[in-house]
Amino acid sequence: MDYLGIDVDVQILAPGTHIEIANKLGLKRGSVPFLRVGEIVIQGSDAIIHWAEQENKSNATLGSLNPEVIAVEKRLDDKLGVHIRRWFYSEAILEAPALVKPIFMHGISAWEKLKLTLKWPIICRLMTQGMDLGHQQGLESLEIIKQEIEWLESLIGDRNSYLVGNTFSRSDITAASLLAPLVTPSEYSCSKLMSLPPRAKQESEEMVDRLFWNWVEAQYKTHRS
Ligand SMILES: N[C@@H](CCC(=O)N[C@@H](CS)C(=O)NCC(=O)O)C(=O)O
Repeated sequence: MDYLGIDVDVQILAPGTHIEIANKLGLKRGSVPFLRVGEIVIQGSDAIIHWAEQENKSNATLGSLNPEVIAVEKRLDDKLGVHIRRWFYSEAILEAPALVKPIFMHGISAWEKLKLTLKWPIICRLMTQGMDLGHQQGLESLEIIKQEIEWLESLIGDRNSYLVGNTFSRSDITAASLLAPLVTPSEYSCSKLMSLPPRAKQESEEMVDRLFWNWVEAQYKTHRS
């Protein structure tokens, strides 16, 4: 939105409340993000970027018309997004939930914080079922993350530039933002809140010299500072 010069009022929704609000807006799933524009509700970051590119009055573009950009973004969403989430929560929710609570508490009202505290055991249970969390599942996801990072690094290549062609696109935003909780660049809005549980931290420390790590930091520095 910032890149395309579109103003948005970002509201952080507490887990649980996000489903109530989504239902009120007529959505079948609670999944965030969703964007309300007058009477219209657009759900999912991919659909939101499509909408934003059509609304866009500036000369900026995020490559929505390039099928290669969309294909790279889809693979990132389906693999890296899903498995980074399952890997992180498999350890964090099941073994170190105290690390997750401050992230969910961030930016919500005192009333929502109280509701979240009361509902915390239910939320952990629903997340465990909904995302299929578990020790073995976490290990499986880590293997997939490692394979997908190899693929990502083959796209970044020796030129260390953008994923598709020579211009910044929605595929770069997707890769950088999905990896931001791991890399925690200082320009990432949650970098101070994010804290990895012990095994994930150890894995991440072994990745700091990787090409993808530097690339994510560079994307944030160039486009978010
Ligand atoms: N690729 C989708 C992923 C959306 C997604 O999975 N959102 C998760 C948070 S990471 C969510 O809202 N989960 C809670 C739920 O589905 O109720 C997007 O970027 O819009």
